[in-house]
Amino acid sequence: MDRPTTGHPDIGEPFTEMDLVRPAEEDCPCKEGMFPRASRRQFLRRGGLLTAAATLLPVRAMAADAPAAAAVTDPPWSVPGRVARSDYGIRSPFETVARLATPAGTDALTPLQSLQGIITPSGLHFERHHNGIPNIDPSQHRLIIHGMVDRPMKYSVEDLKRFPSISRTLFIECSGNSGGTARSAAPKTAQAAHGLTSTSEWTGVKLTTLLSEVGVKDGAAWVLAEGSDGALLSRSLPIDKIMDDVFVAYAQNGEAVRPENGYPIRLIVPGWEGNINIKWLRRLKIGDKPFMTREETSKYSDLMTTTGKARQFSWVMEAKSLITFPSGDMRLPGKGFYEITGLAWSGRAPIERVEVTTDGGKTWALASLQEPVLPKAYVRFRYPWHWNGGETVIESRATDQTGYIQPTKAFLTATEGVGPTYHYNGIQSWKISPDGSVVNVLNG
Ligand SMILES: Nc1nc2c(c(=O)[nH]1)N[C@H]1C(S)=C(S)[C@@H](COP(=O)(O)O)O[C@H]1N2
Ligand SMILES: [Mo]
Repeated sequence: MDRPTTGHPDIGEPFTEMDLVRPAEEDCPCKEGMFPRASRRQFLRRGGLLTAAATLLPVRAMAADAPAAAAVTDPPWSVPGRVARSDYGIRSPFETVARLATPAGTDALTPLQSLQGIITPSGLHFERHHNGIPNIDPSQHRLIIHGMVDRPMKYSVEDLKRFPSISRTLFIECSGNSGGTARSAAPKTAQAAHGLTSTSEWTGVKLTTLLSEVGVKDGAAWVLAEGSDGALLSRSLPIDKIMDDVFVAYAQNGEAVRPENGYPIRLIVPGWEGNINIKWLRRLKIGDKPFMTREETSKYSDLMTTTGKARQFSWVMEAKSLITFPSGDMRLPGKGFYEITGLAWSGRAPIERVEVTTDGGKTWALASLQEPVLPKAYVRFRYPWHWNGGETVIESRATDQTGYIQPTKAFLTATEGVGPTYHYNGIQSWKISPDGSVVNVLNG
């Protein structure tokens, strides 16, 4: 590198004091209505500095003499009131990142390639609804707990908020995520291929707290959870999981749960497939056997075409990762330094390590894991890379603390066949071409 004092000489442009030269008035682009004429004339009068000749200002003058400094570059935005303040807050009009709705409108995918850190903003959390989004009046909503209990109870949302609560940062992933699509290279972006997952900080009441209120009878082993949406979606959970870490959430990222994510209350089942995280929760029934609902019999069981048998109650989402930058449909501006980054998660145990290959799987190197490394939440990984401008394939591979290693597509296809569209966690490959374009490819 020609300038050894910096590690990243290919990023940015050098600044020189000549950049502060005020353009001659006839060259100023702001003449064509970019800058209000009145203000501009005001600046000229006040500063008294502007002559037909260019003027050189020292950097410090920008702070010391704000109006003059504004006149130097004539930015059209340095006037008050161009963005109205609001009580709730809106993002910059220049930001256009959005969820991607599927044609049927039953799902909307999170733009994983645009996220920073590990939290998914609530407005970008993925959505999966089996029969629309109900508009629930929280003052009318009740959670009923009954079945094999000593004291059947119903709780309002306000009642629930009075119990001792917890907050946890947790991923949710639809078990159908990546399944129908990642076996082919058809989806172009990380969002289109893998966007049925998000991470939020959820706040609510542990089920151990609620079940000690109602008193669980001897022999109780399963709990039915039911939503009050048009689908009345319901699932059975073993009581061991319930007693471990399941909770009823009323808040998401510091405010009420969003309507599309289960307002006013939803079940949070850390690390388990999205479907069992019942939204718009209205009923918990305690029993001694699974309730065998539609969602755990005809759906959400995984047919292995290799054996002709189906897995049932395959709840846990196994370790998975993907590179989000660079990723499909992006274009690298040229060879040089890039920080490869992405997300890793496991429903079983905290992420132990993430490895990255930048040569299509010939060699792997450890990525750094950004703190905090939380169980059952996204972990942000980072890997410094110097792209030499040649064609290559990049991938990431996560391992969790149980020792489970994220498999390849080829391994999953050989062991499960192409039947199961649920629980697909194969390694994602992105090909980078000499022109910098990044595309989704199958690589083994
Ligand atoms: N009541 C109810 N709960 C539900 C669903 C639903 O349609 N109705 N969809 C499930 C599915 S399949 C998933 S993947 C998650 C999605 O949660 P999200 O929409 O908040 O991302 O909610 C689950 N809980
Ligand atoms: Mo799902």
